[in-house]
Amino acid sequence: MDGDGTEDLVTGSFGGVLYVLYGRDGRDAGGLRQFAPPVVLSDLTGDPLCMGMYRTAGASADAVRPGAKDERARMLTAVPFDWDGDGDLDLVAGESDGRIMLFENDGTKTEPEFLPVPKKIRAGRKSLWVRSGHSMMTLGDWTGDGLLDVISGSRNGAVFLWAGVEPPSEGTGPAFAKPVKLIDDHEESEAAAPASGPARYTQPHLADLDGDGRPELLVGDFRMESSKGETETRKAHGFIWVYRRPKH
Ligand SMILES: [Ca+2]
Ligand SMILES: [Ca+2]
Ligand SMILES: [Ca+2]
Ligand SMILES: [Ca+2]
Repeated sequence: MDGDGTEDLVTGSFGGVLYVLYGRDGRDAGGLRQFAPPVVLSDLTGDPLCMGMYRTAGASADAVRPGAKDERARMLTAVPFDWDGDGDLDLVAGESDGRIMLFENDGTKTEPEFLPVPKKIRAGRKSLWVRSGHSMMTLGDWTGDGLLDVISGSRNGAVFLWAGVEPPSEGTGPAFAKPVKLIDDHEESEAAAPASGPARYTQPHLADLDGDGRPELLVGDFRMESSKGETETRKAHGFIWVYRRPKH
């Protein structure tokens, strides 16, 4: 995030703020990268970055009610990406209501200053929004045409693709087609055995697992397993599902 050449970690949180863990030089005894303790990502006014009814696009920063914690969107998550191609990292953010919005970096590569009001991201005449809630995204080129795509999971498990149709140009983000459902939602299986696909709260990720130059789609999920003994116990667990892109 600070352009110093060491990789940093950005993470969301259940409570609705974003954290950054700045990478430190060197590695620990086990060869692992080291990070500084997490710090809350703030906007240029010093307030934590948040999404919610008082910080939706078009609202002025003055409309933010101080301490309006309950109106904040929960489960904020973000992917750092140079969205507008101006050389600094912006944040593409998702949250519990399912919106996918952009925190634009109005500072520099080494000193980010995020605008307090997130912007809508357009796909045709609509905004990127996962109707069932819980937009958790990954960015990459799933379709293989060289244009950036957005893939998001959802509360009910379905996974959506917004395929890129135009690259970013200076000051303007990429353009996207209407969403396509890549993976349907499935009935959640109460048993330990997986159902026929991901359960709820899906988190996608793109990685070339087999080294053929084409990304595979990894989808993490969340499910509850209950065992009925004298007292019913419920245990949370999840699977990672792997999908190959169909060859055309
Ligand atoms: Ca940028
Ligand atoms: Ca910028
Ligand atoms: Ca693409
Ligand atoms: Ca592959």
